[in-house]
Parts: sequence; structure tokens; C-alpha cells
Amino acid sequence: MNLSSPAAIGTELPHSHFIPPLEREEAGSILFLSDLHLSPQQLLLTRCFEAFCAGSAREATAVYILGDLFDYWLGDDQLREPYYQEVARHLAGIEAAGGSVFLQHGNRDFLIGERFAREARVTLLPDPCALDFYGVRTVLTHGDALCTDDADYQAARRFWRTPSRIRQYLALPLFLRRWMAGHFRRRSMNKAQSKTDYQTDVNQDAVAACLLEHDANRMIHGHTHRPDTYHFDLHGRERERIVLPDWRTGGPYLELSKAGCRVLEIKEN
Ligand SMILES: [Mn+2]
Repeated sequence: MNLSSPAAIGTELPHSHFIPPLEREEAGSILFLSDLHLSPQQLLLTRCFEAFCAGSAREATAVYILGDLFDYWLGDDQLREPYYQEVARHLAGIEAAGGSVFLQHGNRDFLIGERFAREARVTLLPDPCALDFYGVRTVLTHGDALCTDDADYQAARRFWRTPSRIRQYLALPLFLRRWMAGHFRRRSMNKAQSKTDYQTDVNQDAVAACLLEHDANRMIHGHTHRPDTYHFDLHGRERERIVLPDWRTGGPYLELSKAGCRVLEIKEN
């Protein structure tokens, strides 16, 4: 894995690289999902995901997974485990059927690297990035970086996301990384209990700054597990923020087409 690559450390890549050809965009719909938190313990959700990869994902122009595909990712050597190989295989099936899958890192799986991307035939996107969908400039982001009222979390995020620390962590044996991940997760769960809803939601100023920086009218993100759509005025322009639903109880995804957007539920085969 090349840790200095822009996708791994979250710097912006040229936008034009990711814009699907117009004729394809016009023809189909674009699907967005996030916060699936797949793990070998989640068999029902995993079946839902497989149904998605074999069904609607293949009919779409493109699929964007905006982070936390996995409940945890300790490094691409996690692909040694048959469960994760299967997930990669199902994703690769979308590309084999003519579709494209784009993947953004979440806070749980920001160590997903080029090896996984190759095996799953997905393109890693930087977080945030801005793309045009049906003429609307849209920021895509996992969303955790926008929760700026949670100073503790942002400090930990800055600490862990430096390329040198990522390199050091990935150099540790898998069992040690697993133990550390469990330790830090328990600690953050304990801390989360004392956090207010306000702290764990996105900060409006951070949202506004991000939209202005990318000159975008729409933002799509996940992470907060508070699905909703907000409309607001910013610098005299109407803006939209869509929060994706998580996969706690089923397999929801957002479908964007020329006609507008709607949330659909994956039906198991
Ligand atoms: Mn998240």
C-alpha cells in the first residue's frame, strides 16, 4: 500500500478523474450508501449487501460507498479472512458487470488501502471530494470530520491519521492491531456515553465552510446515523444536505437520478 498516495491520506484528487461519462449518467441512476458496518457477526446485513451487489448495484451508473463499509479494518491483510475476501468478491462483481464502485474511508475503515481497492475493483475517493451529479455540484464526505464540536474525537482523528502513524500501526502484527483496535473502541464507547447529541452531530459552520470551499450546492454524508434532508440558504444560494441512513436494521441506500432522489431498501433474493 502506498501510504503517501492522496487517497490514503485524504488530500483531494483531480475531480475530472471521477466524473462518469455524461451519457451513462443520463441513462441510469447513481447510488449512495454508508455506515454498513459489515462484519462476520452481521450475517443478515451481509446477505443484504450481497443482494445489493448482485442486483441494483449492477443496474446503476455508479455506486458510492461513503465510509464505514466495515465495522473495522485493521489493514489490507485482513483480506486473509475468507469473510472479507467474499465481500471484495461481491464488490468486484459489480465492476465485472459493467458498473463502477467508488469508496470513501470512514472512521472505522480508514485503513482500507490500494490492495483492497484492487481486489474489490473499487476506486478510493478522497474525503471530502466534490463531483457533479446531474448538474449539481455535490460534496461527498463520510462526515466525521464535520463533527467539530467533539474536540476529543477530532484530536484523536488528527493523531491517528498521520501517514507516519498509519505506517507504524500497519507494521505491527495483525493480532496486536486487533487488540489495540478493541482497546480504543471500548475507550471511545465509554466516552461516547457522556457526549451530547450536539457534539456527535455535524457542526453547521463546518458544513458551510466545506460547501463554500468546493463551491457546491449539495452535500451527501453519513456517519451521524441521523438520516434526513436539510435545505438552507448560504451566501444567497439554496443548499441541500442529505444524511444517509445506516444499516442498523436493513439495507437502505439513496438513489439519485434525473428525477430526484429517494431512499430505497435492499430486498434479499
Ligand atoms: Mn462513521
